[in-house]
Amino acid sequence: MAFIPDVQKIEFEGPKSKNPLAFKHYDAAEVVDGKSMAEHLRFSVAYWHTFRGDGSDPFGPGTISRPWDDGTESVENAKTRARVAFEVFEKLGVPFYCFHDRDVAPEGDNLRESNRKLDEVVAVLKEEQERSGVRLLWGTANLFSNPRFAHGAATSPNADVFAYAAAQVKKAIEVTHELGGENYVFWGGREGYQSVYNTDMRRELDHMGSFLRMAHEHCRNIGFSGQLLVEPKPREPMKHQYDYDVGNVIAFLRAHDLLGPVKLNVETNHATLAGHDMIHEIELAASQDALGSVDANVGDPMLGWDTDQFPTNIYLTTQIMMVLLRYGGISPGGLNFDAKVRRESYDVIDIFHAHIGAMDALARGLKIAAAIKTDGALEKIVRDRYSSYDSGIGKKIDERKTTFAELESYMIERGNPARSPSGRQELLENLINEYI
Ligand code: XUL
Ligand code: CO
Repeated sequence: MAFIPDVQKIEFEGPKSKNPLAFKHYDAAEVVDGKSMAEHLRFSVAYWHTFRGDGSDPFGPGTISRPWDDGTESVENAKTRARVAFEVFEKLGVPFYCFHDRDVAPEGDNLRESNRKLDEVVAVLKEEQERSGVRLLWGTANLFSNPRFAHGAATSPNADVFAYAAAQVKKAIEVTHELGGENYVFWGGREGYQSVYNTDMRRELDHMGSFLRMAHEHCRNIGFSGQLLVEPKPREPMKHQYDYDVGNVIAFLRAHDLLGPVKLNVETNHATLAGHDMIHEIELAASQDALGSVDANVGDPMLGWDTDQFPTNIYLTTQIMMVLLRYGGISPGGLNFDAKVRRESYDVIDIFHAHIGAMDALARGLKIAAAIKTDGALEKIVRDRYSSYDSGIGKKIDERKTTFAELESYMIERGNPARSPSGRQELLENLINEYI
């Protein structure tokens, strides 16, 4: 039985199509730069926004009620919702989805009961995955909504809360493993502080490191070989979040000997909140072999909170795809739409428009980035810019085969450095525009 009979499977109709329920650019099978679009883009729907979002914002309650929801927190309702979710994934032709434990199943009165309810819904998810072929990109645990986590989870001043969070993550990892999840994500929901006056920062950071180490150990013990990913975010809900940005998380992982086994899930709107742009954050992560997956969304430059909108800006999607093409792709991660329809967009059809638009925008970004790559002009300018490191003293610097003493004699001999060629920024910006 179809829950959304008015919407059929979304098909690719090409750029000339005027059908709002068709792809204009995303053609899963089309080969671009040696791989199909489906393989490049690995799209994923975020269960929390698309199936639990009610349109509430900091100024008012929800505006969205879905026809399939009976308004209760029953396991039966959760199971129905799971079946609807798979109908949407299939109609969109999206190969992956992501969830928090508490998105898919209601919380019980205690941990044992919550685990039991989760298992019941996971059985349905598993059945639906097998039926449809849709896979789990990543699972995660919600360690931020329940009031027990008001002071944080792994960084809570209360050791019992730390223990509860560990038990919850243990279960969420096991469930992700059972569903064949390809990654597991840690977003430090309330891992941070509101006031330094009441905070023992050294202890909190230390606890956060232990928590991640134990999680990694548990994955090894149960044979879960999916990628572990930390998702940086600088603020919201806490005034300061410890996993501030990509640079900060890389340093944290290195300090705890976890960089490698643990990589990063980089989100556009979190980059912006940190005062960076997305291309900076993913370039930095990728350059350090630490880019694991992407939460593809965007904030509103005029609003001060994490609005999680669907990405439709072609410059943004081009920049993302330029980095992914240069570093060999995003797999086993993916492009997860951590994005929600607007508070005013309360119809079921809005879910489809939102995902179709974002998928098309990223498909266009992919095609543009591939054309820029094939052209090769940009790459050549970058290569030439660093060519002084390809031979002579530069090569020695690159290969770590020189010393300050040698560099001093070299420079005394030469007198002054050769003048560096122009950076050609304007030319490069024009070049990108030629392909947009
Ligand atoms: C919060 C956020 C989360 C994570 C998963 O800002 O992005 O939804 O992606 O916990
Ligand atoms: Co996210």
